[in-house]
Amino acid sequence: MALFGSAILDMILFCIFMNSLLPAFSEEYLDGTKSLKRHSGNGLAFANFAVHKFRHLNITPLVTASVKNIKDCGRLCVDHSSCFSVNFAAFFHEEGLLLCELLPSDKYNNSDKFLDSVVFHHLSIKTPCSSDPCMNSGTCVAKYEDDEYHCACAEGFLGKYCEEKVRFDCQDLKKQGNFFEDGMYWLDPDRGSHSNAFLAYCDMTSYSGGWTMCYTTDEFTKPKTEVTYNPELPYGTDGYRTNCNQIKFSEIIFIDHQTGNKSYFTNAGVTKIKADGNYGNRADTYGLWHGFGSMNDDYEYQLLICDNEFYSGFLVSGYRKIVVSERGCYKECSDWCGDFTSPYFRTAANGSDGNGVAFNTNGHRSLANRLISVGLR
Ligand SMILES: [Ca+2]
Repeated sequence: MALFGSAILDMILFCIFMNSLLPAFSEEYLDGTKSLKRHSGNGLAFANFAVHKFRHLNITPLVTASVKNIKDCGRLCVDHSSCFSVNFAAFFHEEGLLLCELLPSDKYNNSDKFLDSVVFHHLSIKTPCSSDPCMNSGTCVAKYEDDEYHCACAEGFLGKYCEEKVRFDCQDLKKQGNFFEDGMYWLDPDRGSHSNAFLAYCDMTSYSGGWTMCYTTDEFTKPKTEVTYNPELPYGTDGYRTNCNQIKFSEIIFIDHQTGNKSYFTNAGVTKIKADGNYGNRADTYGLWHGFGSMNDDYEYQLLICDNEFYSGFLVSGYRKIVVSERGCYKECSDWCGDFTSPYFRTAANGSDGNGVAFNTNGHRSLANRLISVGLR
């Protein structure tokens, strides 16, 4: 056995050119920009290979051949439509030839099988994947003949380079540390595939933070169906929306942008709820809520999650006075119990007794528009 010539192995890249119009192969070394062009029957074919000494990709070969030299091994790969890399023997066998394995995949898609070897070297085709563009354990999928790639991201990441971490919701972000600031984050509350992940504004400061902010409006809103964030309507401006339907929550916050006042309500129950599947329930579905911040301490509160013609959105209002005994009534989205006294937190309804926006004032009447935001955690 003879050690394969080190002169070739010391080259980082070499190219193999073939032209079927010529009686013999022409071969050149170059630093080309294209990585691969297959033999199409009547033109140029080449591959731009990188050599990895004493490494091999431990996957089942398409074909194992015996060849005279490394270039013949590369040529066989270029000519095989399913070949994307090769292993070739570091040492000649008894007949004076080298084993050449044509492989159906590459080291990027099989990084756990790209191993040290005492008998093989490996040839990979030069691609943008060579610069390891995919972050956070993403897999680079090379599109060799286009000199392009895409990153197949590991669970929990997305983005062209898998640079964006995906959280379930803003509370999940909060649990990961106190160093996250207010701003837009990628969320995927139903987990699994991130194809339905979306951007939402996380309020990381109000009352310890972790609020997924659902909408900002000064009038009507439809959080069940208005679920797409528009960068031209950022959080805090009329028209901000994101998808809160799958956000699990036991607390809800209302922020009055006119005054800066904030109010939040906590469910006495322990089970978190989400809007999806709960639109239109009567308020006793969730029991009583306790308020904090800018609200009337005399009351216990109730929640509605609505999507009907009269009212759409989250609505918190008083249930009954705690101090002065007063018969409580759980509201429905289209029946507010004739409650003309307790504080409401709501956006605009369709009707003369629900115009405008209520923030800590009785809302069973027409009010002026005012800019508020609603968030969940
Ligand atoms: Ca998902």
